[in-house]
Amino acid sequence: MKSLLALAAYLSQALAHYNFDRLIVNGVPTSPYEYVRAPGPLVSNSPFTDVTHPDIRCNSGSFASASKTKTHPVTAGSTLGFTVRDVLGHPGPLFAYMSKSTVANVSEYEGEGEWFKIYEMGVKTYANYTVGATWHSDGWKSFSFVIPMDIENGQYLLRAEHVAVHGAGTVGGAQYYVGCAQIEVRGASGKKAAPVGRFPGMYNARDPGLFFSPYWPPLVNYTMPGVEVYPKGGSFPAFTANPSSAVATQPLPATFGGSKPTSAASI
Ligand SMILES: *[C@@H]1O[C@H](CO)[C@@H](O)[C@H](O)[C@H]1NC(C)=O
Ligand SMILES: *[C@@H]1O[C@H](CO)[C@@H](O)[C@H](O)[C@H]1NC(C)=O
Ligand SMILES: *[C@@H]1O[C@H](CO)[C@@H](O)[C@H](O)[C@H]1NC(C)=O
Ligand SMILES: [Cu+2]
Repeated sequence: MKSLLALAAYLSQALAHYNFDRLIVNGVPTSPYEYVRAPGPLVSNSPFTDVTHPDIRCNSGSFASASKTKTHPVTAGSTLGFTVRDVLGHPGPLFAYMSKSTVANVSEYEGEGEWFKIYEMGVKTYANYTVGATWHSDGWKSFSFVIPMDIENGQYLLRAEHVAVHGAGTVGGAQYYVGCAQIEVRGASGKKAAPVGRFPGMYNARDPGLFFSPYWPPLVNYTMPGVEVYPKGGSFPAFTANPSSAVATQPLPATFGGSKPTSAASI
């Protein structure tokens, strides 16, 4: 009986896993792993948990598929996004980061350079003694954001990350679901994005947003891990200031719904 329960728990955990499979460009989803590096070795859905390991950048073993991954041309200011295989089934914050390739061909870039954050989406409603916290990304099947104008042209890794915090009560218990697309940005202003950090290095397993009690006592504040979103007060700033109104204006790919916050709560 006990082992059956353990198995059931294991299966429900495994089923709750996910990864990012399709890049969405101006509302149009591309093919799975066409522009997103497939995680290895068997397109695993398993979460990554070691913030000190280089694979925190783009998921376990995904560099092996980099040479087979295409690079999508993108005009600065375009709306990009990712679809989720299958659904963001755990609570936690959602991010997008970019890193300009340090080599000419991003297919050969391992992501050891500088990263800046262009999107973050956190708590929707905080908890109290009767109701638990909810997160904007609960149940989302895709998400989208704008590539800033004020960056340098060139080839980049575009990193999607959902941090699942249901196990964050233990050091190292947070789970990192990550994936990287390869893009080439054109038409940008040439300004260098800041602040930047590196992976590993950006996160510490004991950061307040990665090691905390997610359920009890009730969660009444949440500190986003990583650097501040760029551009600060820029063209798409309201995500941190006023998430609900900002996300309502997000263009959503019609066939990959689920990222509309108004409906997320009911999914
Ligand atoms: C970039 O590298 C990949 C893998 O090595 C290769 O298939 C592709 O042709 C290269 N692209 C260019 C523009 O050289
Ligand atoms: C607890 O939070 C829920 C959801 O935000 C809210 O509807 C409810 O009124 C709150 N209860 C108390 C006692 O504050
Ligand atoms: C909430 O705020 C307190 C006081 O500033 C801080 O110590 C704690 O780490 C924060 N919790 C989270 C989850 O960010
Ligand atoms: Cu899971």
